[in-house]
Amino acid sequence: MWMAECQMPLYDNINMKIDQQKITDLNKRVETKHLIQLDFLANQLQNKGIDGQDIIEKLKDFQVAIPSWALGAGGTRFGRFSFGGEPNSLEQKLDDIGILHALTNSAGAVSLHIPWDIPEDYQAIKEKATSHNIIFDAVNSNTFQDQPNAKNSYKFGSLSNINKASRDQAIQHNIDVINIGEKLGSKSLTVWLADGSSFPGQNNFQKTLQNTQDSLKTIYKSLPEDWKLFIEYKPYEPNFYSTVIQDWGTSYMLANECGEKAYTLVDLGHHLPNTNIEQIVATLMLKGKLGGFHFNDSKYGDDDLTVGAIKPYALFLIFNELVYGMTSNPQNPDLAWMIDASHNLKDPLEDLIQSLEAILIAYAQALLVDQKMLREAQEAQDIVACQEILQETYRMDVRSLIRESRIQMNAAIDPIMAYRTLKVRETLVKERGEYSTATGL
Ligand SMILES: [Mn+2]
Repeated sequence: MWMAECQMPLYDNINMKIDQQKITDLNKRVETKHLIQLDFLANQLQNKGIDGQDIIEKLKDFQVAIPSWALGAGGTRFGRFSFGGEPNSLEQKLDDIGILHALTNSAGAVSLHIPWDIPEDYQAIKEKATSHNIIFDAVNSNTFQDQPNAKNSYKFGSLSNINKASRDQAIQHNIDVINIGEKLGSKSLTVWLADGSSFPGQNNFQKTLQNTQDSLKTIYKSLPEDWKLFIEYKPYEPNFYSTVIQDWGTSYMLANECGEKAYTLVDLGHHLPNTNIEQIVATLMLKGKLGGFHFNDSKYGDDDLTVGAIKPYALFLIFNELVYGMTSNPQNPDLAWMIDASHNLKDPLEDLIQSLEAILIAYAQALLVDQKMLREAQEAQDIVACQEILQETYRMDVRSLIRESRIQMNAAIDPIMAYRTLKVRETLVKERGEYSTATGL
């Protein structure tokens, strides 16, 4: 019977939407097993005085932006292997995010990269996003590569460039990005700079930093009243000797120089090995200056791997600080969450589903940490108890809470299973072709 159903079109032709009824039917197949697991966990939580539905409500609300560049196959310096059925246009990228959101209920936002994704018809793009229940999150500027016909080059830097004409061009580009974002309803601009040097003596450290600060302050002046500026940092790559905005301290300093609408953005992959990222998160939230957060995972550097694929415990510890900050630091604004990963081997949509799952697991576990007990153990200087309290929830299987949150929002209990059973990739290949390449990549 299932095979017969699969002969039917999976999408309506206008909006490329997943048929809601098919998700419901798939959920029914695994519902019994799910309810047994949920019941078991809910009882465990009840014994701890926790109402599972409270956690489920928070999971339902948690939305992570999908960047418009993550929907096609990424590449390395050595090559790129296409995926088939990659989105050919911004409309198709929104359709892909719509698929993710329909399956997971956690991908209700898109983060656009300019100039890769400049809309041609703003009204049509907005309607397309609304039809998928997607909002426009932070817009990202790009001054790390030269655009065709650009008058000035960013080879030796953009906002920091010793050449004023290059700096001015980069400033204007960021202002253009703000204007594009405004037309779509975005409320924030993310600036990541590749600026730096690869050889000692190449740049004057103080001059490049001063230029960057002056340029950011000029951009900041063009920021609408209800917007935020996110300043991302990264220790190395593409430059290998120095990066102008190398760490959270430099970003924090620049954000303070700009003003109260400027914040630091933490990208998990932008740290030297073994950096204590949870402590950075705590420090910034205490100061009310953590604005954005980019998820990915890595073994060695900025590897852009699936969230939770390598260091799930570190992710949990980071979420523990994020949750603590979200409840204890009213001075810090709501965070802009985004997945910043590259998909070289896996189907990008499956990879993003796995990332969303890992994020929600770490979030749910962090929500379950007994903060009162932890504080008491800290006050008693009982280090053993502190570790026990943290690992008690880290080792808890919270996935039934996440599944239940999806059921309650008419999304899929098991999004990967649904994605495969509904043959989403096969359908996209059929419609867009085997050799389509995502725009911008
Ligand atoms: Mn990033």
